[in-house]
Amino acid sequence: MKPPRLTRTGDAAPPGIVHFGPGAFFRAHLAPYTDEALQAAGGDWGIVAVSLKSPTARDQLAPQGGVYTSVALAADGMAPKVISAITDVLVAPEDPDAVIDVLADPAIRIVSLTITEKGYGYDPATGGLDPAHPDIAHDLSNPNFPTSAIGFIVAGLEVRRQSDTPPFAVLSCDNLPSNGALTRAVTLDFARRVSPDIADWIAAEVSFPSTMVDRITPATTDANRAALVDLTGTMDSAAVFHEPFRQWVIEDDFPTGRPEWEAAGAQLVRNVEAHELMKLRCLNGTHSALAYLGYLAGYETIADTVANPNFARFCEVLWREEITPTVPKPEGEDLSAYCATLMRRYRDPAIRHRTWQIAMDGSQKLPQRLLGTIADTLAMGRVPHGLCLAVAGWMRYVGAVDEDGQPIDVRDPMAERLQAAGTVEALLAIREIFSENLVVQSDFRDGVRAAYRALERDGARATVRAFVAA
Ligand code: CS2
Repeated sequence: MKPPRLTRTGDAAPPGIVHFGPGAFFRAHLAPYTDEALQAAGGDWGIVAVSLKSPTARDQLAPQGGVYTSVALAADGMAPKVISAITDVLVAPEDPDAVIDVLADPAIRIVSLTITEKGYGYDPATGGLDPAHPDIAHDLSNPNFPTSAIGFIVAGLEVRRQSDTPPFAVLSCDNLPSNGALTRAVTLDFARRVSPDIADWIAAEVSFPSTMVDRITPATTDANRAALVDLTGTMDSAAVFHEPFRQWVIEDDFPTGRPEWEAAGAQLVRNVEAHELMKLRCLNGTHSALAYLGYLAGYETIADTVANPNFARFCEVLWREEITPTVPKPEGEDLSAYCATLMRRYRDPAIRHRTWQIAMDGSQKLPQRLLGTIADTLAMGRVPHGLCLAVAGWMRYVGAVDEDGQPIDVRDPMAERLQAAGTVEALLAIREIFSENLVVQSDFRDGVRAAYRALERDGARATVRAFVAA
């Protein structure tokens, strides 16, 4: 007999948030925090989720009335929690006007984003908008029929401006440095190209708080879903499975209000930058390093990779010698304790986070995860050989052939260009990834070249072993 489907019981909170990008991370992070804030303190903070591309999230959530289970995976079993904060799910390409209408609704006071790095149409070389990004280019030519989050936000704000409705706050929850300021820069750049009036209004009126978000959330598998049916007796197509740990640091700048997220343990602070830098460099930086080198070494998950003592030691050397010296200590944090906790999280055997998943979109991730740290270490007069090895690992990975001669399914908006590049020199010449200031430094180039040669000659396992033995 088929198990019954999870359904909503009780009323949904009236909506106050529109969220772009209702994937697994949002369902494991912002939505549970908001759900708990609603339960603790109430408020009209239901979430209208908007998919920008595929109908998958809607097809999973709508038959369940928007409710789903957020499951913390622990060594001793699963801890499920039903989340009811999502009140509706829209699929933007099916009805863009419906999205603009909800963005224009005065009840909406926050628009949040988990659209991944490539969703911002950001050009790291200029620090502004990339007008050649396909969705951005489309939206600049058709500002009333947007396809991108930035296009929708500007279209929604324009309706609010014309109807004298106060703006919503725009809350980026992606792993980008100074994500609030970055979102503001691309939004203003986009708006300026549409009309100076809307750009001036946004500059004067709209707040873009920065955030640091953290919870390891591997892609959901059929085995996860089946285990949940065994535990609860109900079928949930929209369930997400994640580590027990979570952290959210938010710049407290919401002129028209916000849920009481602190009731759920979020940290509302004046300045998030130091927390973001710590997380991006210590967690995401080593995640990417372990993903490329671990994949090449034949490991399926991060936990498998750090179960090899040489890779665990490699990661610890990166933290101690190359990463934390570049990270100012955020208030209330202890960097070595933070990294020790990270290693415990990586080792967690209940979390099967695939190296292949983290390896995706490297062209969008490398600058803020690895290259900024490399530049800062070089400026201190030292050569970060471990991080150069990580970059060389990425270069081998995007070559799309593994150490056994098998093809690698490289997922990256620049995948074709990266594979066609073919050499270290050609990859270093890609200015969207490697800044001029970095590649002119011969210590960096030599470090990457030497590491790449070692990977070609000896493979990832032996190269990492030799690195930690040196
Ligand atoms: C990971 C992140 O996939 C990736 O690139 O590094 O998703 C990471 O798991 C989260 O940022 C953890 O908070």
